[in-house]
Amino acid sequence: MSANDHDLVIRGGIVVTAGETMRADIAIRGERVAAIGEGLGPARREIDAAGRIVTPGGVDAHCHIEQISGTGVMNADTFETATRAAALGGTTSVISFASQHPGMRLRDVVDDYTARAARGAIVDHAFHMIVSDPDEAALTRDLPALIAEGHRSIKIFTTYDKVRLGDEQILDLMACAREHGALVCIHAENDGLIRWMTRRLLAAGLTAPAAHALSHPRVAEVEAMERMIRLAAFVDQPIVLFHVSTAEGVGVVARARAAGLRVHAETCPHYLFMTAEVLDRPGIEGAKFMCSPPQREVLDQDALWQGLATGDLGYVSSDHSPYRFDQSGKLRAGPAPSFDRIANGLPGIGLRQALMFDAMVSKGRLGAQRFVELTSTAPARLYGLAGKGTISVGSDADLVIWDQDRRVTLSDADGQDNAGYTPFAGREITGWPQMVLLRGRAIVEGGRLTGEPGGGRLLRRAVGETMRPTGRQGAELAAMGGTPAWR
Ligand code: DUC
Ligand code: ZN
Ligand code: ZN
Repeated sequence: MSANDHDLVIRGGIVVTAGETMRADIAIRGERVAAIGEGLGPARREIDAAGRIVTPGGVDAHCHIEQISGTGVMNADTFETATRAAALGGTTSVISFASQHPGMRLRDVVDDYTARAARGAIVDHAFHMIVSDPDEAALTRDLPALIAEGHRSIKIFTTYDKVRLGDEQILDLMACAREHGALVCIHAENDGLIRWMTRRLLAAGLTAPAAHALSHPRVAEVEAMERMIRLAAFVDQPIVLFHVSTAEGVGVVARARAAGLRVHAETCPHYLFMTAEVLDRPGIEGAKFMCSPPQREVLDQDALWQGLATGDLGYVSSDHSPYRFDQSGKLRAGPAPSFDRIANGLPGIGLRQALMFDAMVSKGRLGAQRFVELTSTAPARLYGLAGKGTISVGSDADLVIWDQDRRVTLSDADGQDNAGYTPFAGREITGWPQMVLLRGRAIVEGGRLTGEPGGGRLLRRAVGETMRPTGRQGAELAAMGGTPAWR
């Protein structure tokens, strides 16, 4: 074998995939893994990874980047700043959002986000299409074309004024996704219950961030999840329930899956590692931790871990949604606004991998292979990101070499994004990404960014098994011939 056969060999690492752990060299040619084994090479460049854990690059399937939120606030990151944080944190693919607000044409929205990401993104990327106006043109023209172009997931909200849909619109979108081959991802919380509780809390003078948790009762999540599952079952459309936060929510998902429904679900580090106590800080400080749904209780954390163990919760995303702790973001409505006027969302794209590595690999909860499965392999498979989320011959050479012994006490600077703080500050973790490769090129070396804005690629997705309906629609719908399904 000549030295020119391989561009790069990563030598002697502990290579971890979702299926196995082995000591091996990884040879890379061009953008792909060319061989895995012992004594590979030589190559143009060799990296000594002896004793280091090597995993696939992280896949963050739910992050808000350079996006106007459902309440109308632009978040703090650009594609460049968010994907810089992603890269430094060991994430090489992100799925963020192309967010339609009423009055916007969906095609224009997707084109706009695609162009901004093409200029700024340092890692590979795809979009979930947030649809807030499923009119005739969107359902019959734009969505079929955009889905066929590889934007194979639609995101809908059951709450938030600018983007909330009613049941009839949701049914239209589910039928459209079923016909053309896309997943429907859902922020499921009961809007009326949240509004009703908010009114009562404010009337009672409970205005501090701690009241945010009370304003999003557990049953708001449970009711909306149950309703979405039933609508999806009636239409026979696979769905993904975003950011499950409660034990009851895990139970709802588990029962649906046991009944054979195509229901997928995720959770996020802030539900696994925080409880609602974080909101109860002096003054307005709790605003830094406000997200929806809110953090819950220790018993919920246990149930979420249990859901990850059983697979009912299929992956972990960051739900990165950064707002600065100043008048541009969290404190837009003034220095001490009531909880209902504070932007919801936490930064987390840069720390998701290190937090999960610490819990699962360093502290041993579920182990290294499940870490890879939940943060990389499973989201890549679910969303149809071909070549991503694994290390195998022919896969994209998206790799992370970990310094598994490095101990870090997280501080605000470690978030690496543009939020200016991290809600995980003060937490001690072990394990940190040392080198990150995107399609065979180093985008992080020695903990420093070497990737460039525009170096990330748009990932167009093919229709696949995870989007396939069961073939059984609700009896009344079936009796009138049903609605079409992609083949
Ligand atoms: N809630 C959302 O629905 N999205 C982003 C952040 C948040 O808190
Ligand atoms: Zn959400
Ligand atoms: Zn979100």
